[in-house]
Amino acid sequence: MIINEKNEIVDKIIERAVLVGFNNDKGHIDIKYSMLELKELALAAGCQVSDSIIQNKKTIDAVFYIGKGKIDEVKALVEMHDANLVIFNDELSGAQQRNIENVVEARVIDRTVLILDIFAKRAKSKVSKLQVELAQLRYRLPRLKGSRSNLSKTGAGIGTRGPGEQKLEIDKRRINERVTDIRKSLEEARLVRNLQRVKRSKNEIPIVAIVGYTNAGKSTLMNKLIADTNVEDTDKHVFVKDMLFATLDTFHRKITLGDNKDVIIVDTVGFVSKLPHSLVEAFKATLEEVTEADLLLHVVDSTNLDYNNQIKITESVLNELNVRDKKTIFVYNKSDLLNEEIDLINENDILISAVKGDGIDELKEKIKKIVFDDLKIVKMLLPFNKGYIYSELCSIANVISTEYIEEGTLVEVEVSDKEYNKYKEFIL
Ligand SMILES: Nc1nc2c(ncn2[C@@H]2O[C@H](COP(=O)(O)OP(=O)(O)OP(=O)(O)O)[C@@H](O)[C@H]2O)c(=O)[nH]1
Ligand SMILES: [Mg+2]
Repeated sequence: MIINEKNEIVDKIIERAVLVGFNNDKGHIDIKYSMLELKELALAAGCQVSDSIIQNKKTIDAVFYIGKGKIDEVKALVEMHDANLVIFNDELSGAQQRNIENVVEARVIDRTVLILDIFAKRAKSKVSKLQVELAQLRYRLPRLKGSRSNLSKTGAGIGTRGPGEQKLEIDKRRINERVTDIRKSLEEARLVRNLQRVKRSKNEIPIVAIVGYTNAGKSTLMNKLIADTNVEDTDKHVFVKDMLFATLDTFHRKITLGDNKDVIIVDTVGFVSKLPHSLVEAFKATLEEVTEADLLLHVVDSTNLDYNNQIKITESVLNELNVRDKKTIFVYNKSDLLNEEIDLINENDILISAVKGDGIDELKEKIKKIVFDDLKIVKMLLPFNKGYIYSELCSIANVISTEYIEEGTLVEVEVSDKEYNKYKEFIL
């Protein structure tokens, strides 16, 4: 037991982990980056990393995942470093986890548990807490048989903290009941959000969703876009930190791009390689805004040597969320840290520094061009008894010129297809 200076018990056991990777050299993933990322995840979950080991093998061993011989090597590493945790880079079955624990005599978890644990730690809002708990329960349900992790009474350590903490000892039936309850609460929250969305879509404000790999700089970009627009309350800024999964809750904010052209910007949770399926499922509801977005800003950390792979992973998660064929601007971020130029592939790709503000104006122009591409300039003649339409236009559209003539008000204005149809009778 550890006691801090305020005499509070911080019953955190120090976890020293050995990381285990599996490489079937099919070339899907670069095992080096994958293991580096696993280390980052382990650190983010608050444990120390003592060593790591990779098994190169064509096939997975049903009993020990990486084979008995390699497991003995893991055991030797655990003993050498006095480690108490072994983290696998891939998802293990309940049986494999127990078999391995019995040999290495340390707790064994996998990448999924690690990610779920970080999410549990970061979850702040009621909805994100419920989503993480749901994902944890769905992971644990088929693995309920007693393992070291599940029977651990200490209630501390990676994979044991968070909303699902004491739920391991209760039986499947009660877990299933809890799953149903959570689903119900999430559905209620979804309905409330739907209502808000309907209200918003009545105002016809386009939605621009910021998506991308974790730590790419999505929230920093969001803040930059908010700060640049005329917003007074700076405390409404989004939390930014150099850590994995700083953002769990979607957050939206209206910003103006000038000329009466407003959009709603949505900041979202970051993605990572091998993001647990249960987690993607659980976060589907809060990511609905991405599904409905008019435009995606796919933020890429251009300083990460593996960024092409990160783009692919982000795209595959978006696919899982049924987000397909959306207009997308690839926003290559952190240009201030780049030593050499990078190749931009598509016409709309852009290189920016969200921190320094480089390229932000150009990005806003691109957003404006894409989102409001159906705008056309028309001339309208509004009779004097229709003065309210003139005020309406002034508040929703870009009025270019106004002239008062004998028959009424002559307005030159930029309108969308919808507005065009709405005001058709006045268009000259
Ligand atoms: N040098 C530099 N650092 C940046 C830039 N943009 C973001 N960062 C840093 O990158 C780190 C991650 O930024 P966030 O904005 O929290 O990233 P995110 O994509 O929202 O991350 P998650 O919410 O965890 O998915 C922070 O330390 C930022 O200060 C940039 O343009 N240049
Ligand atoms: Mg963020």
